[in-house]
Amino acid sequence: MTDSAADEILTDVRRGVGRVLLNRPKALNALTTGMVAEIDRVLAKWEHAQLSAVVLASTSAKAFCAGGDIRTIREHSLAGDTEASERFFATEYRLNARIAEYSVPVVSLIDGLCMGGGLGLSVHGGFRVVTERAVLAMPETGIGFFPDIGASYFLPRLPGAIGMYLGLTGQRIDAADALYTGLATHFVPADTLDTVADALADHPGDPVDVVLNRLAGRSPVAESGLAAVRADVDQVFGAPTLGEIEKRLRHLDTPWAAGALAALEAASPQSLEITHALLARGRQRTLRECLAAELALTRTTIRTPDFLEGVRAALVDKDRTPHWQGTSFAGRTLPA
Ligand code: QUE
Repeated sequence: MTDSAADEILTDVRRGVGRVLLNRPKALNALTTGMVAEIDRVLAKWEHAQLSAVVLASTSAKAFCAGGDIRTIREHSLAGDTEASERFFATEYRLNARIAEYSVPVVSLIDGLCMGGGLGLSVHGGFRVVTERAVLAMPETGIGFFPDIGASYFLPRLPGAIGMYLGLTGQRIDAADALYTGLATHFVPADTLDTVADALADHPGDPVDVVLNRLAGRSPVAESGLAAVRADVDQVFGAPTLGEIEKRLRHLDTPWAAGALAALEAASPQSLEITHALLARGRQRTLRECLAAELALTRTTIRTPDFLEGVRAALVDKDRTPHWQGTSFAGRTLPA
């Protein structure tokens, strides 16, 4: 039984608040099929349990969740077992939709790393709490994949062109940026995080928003770095094509533009093309339509040389030097 989550998902209910703890710390809580199936099963069971809130958190101070267990997906692809991968993505996306449609407030506590599938668990819920240690990213273009878990729904709905910027470059953002973009809703200091579930249980009649705001403490959240470059982000990543994005970045000649250009040059050209088209279309789609389109894309993407190579370079050999198929972003001939 390879799908058993064993003790990788811990759950309890105390005084009307359900808790789901991700407990695979050695893999930074990278999600397996068993883990997403178990969370989905527990949330389904709790739907009618008269809870006042459900809290999603991690047992690790390093990470909320680094993403899906993409190393195993690659192994399935190499072994020709695409059915196993299909089962993983279908189960994960079903969970994403369940969280979005859940009748009880879902509160995610994001302390440390939160990427890809970790954002899929948190962003679709109503409340995303970040600490000063939070680092968020959608880094999939760097491994030959694309922003999934409903990213084609939520990225285009971030302010301006921020979603296109984050999805194409994989740029990591901190707590201040997460609050600025709306990916996060509340700030709570890391040393106060353990009190969130109890505070929710203590005040079942108070709006969750009010309870979370009371825990924010006095520490002012720093200025958002993204806010400072927002005009450039919108001007560049609002461009209609990848070629035009590149052109505008070269024209800007600022440290931010150089960083964005370097990220695009390091990414899989195939992933950039898929991501740009997917996010543009996602604007007009419902979450369920986005998840269905993403699921269809996983079937082809996970067999491609760029995906196998990207995961190899990032997570298997860890040389961080992927050799992509086709021309690099920088090497592509620009339209006149
Ligand atoms: C893109 C990704 C992932 C990633 C890095 C990327 C991802 C993922 C992990 C990851 C990190 C540390 C671990 C682990 C997995 O990294 O999805 O098991 O220990 O899970 O650039 O999509």
